[in-house]
Amino acid sequence: NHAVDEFAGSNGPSLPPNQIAPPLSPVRKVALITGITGQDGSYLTEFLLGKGYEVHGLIRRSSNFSTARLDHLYVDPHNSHKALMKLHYADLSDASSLRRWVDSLLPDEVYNLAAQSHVAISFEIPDYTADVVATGALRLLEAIRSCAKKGIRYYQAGSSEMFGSTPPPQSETSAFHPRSPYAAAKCAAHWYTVNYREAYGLFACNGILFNHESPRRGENFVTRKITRAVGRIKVGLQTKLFLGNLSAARDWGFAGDYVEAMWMMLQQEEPGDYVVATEDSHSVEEFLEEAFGHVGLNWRDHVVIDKRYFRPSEVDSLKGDSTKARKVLGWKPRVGFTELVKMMVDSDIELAKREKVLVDAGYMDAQQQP
Ligand code: NDP
Ligand code: GDR
Repeated sequence: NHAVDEFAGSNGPSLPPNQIAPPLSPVRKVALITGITGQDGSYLTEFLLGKGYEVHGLIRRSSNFSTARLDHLYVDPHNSHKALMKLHYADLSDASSLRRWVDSLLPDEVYNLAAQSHVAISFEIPDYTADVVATGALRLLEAIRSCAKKGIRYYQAGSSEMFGSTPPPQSETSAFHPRSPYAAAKCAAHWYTVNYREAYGLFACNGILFNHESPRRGENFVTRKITRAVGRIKVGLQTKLFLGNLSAARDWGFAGDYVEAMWMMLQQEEPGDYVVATEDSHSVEEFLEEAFGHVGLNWRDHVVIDKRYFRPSEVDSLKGDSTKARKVLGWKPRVGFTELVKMMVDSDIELAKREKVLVDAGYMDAQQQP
């Protein structure tokens, strides 16, 4: 993979005893991110680079390149000593790889964002989901606990899905009642994190983040699936959009705002757990109204309900109470629902226009669904 520096973790050769060390560069904080190729990983990397961090990301082996969301940040480590983002192979299912990178990079902060993060798919692959989401977090916590460097700060990507059927508004004190293998695994990861804080004094925080979206959202989550379809329908590449339950309500925010809250948690004097949410909730149907309406289309002319997208057990209504994050961290969202939908639709209209050029030139089949 062209984007991976296989050797970036080594500390490099030590200086011969008679050589004077070069002047020290200003001390940079080192962050290690799992799930760096995902939506949040890419925004967090941008944010931390902007703060002057050296960012190391763990990526898993794939038969295709998986670094599209990071390409604009990439500097080839062979050509430049200025590369401040470095990628290394590891996997949340492989404890030895996690331990090796924690031990060799000695990070100041670790952000555990890696997950099989699709709720519906977790019903299809429950065992794998538990291994990566729950035991993966445990493996990483163990690697940090046993590292020679003390004081490493840990962020665990928790989810509003953990509240499941507990009615809104949901806060840090609301009961967890998970409704999917994904959510149950996230609950386990949450409690592992609390336990490592209590048992070993690790600076470990759980962010309980409500849904957050962006133009970089994975294309099989409902918001992006809708905005991709709006773009393609608008330029004539698609006519129908197949969806499941339209009545579920979610508290949707902008991913760029949410990664800032992750960082803020690790800058506090004491570790803690925080709900991060806009405190505004909308149904999937309202998202459809807003997205199709933005480009003058009526969603009812295009949406077809397909049973395959219903889940064995659903989370009906999520709306966060983020009072603690707002008071203690001083965090608040900058992007509201209408602006978020507009941002995603506008971006996907541009993408569809580029797709149309390829279709018209015969390089792509219009039926090829994204
Ligand atoms: P994405 O699905 O976009 O990204 C998931 C990341 O995890 C990808 O980089 C993926 O790599 C990586 N990954 C998956 N399996 C493994 C594995 N076995 N080993 C190493 N890496 C792996 O998720 P988001 O960015 O949206 O979310 C980030 C985190 O926050 C996730 O843990 C998610 O569950 C959680 N979360 C997300 C919310 C949201 O609304 N977005 C809300 C609350 C929590 P690859 O690119 O190779 O697939
Ligand atoms: P969610 O997001 O399950 O909340 O998990 P998703 O966008 O998948 O579903 C939201 C709601 O939309 C309904 N829905 C559909 N969903 C999908 N994916 N596809 C469809 O065709 C469709 N039709 C209706 C769903 O039933 C659901 O009610 C996301 C993920 O990012 C998790 O990792 C994260 O933890 C939570 O958000 C917070």
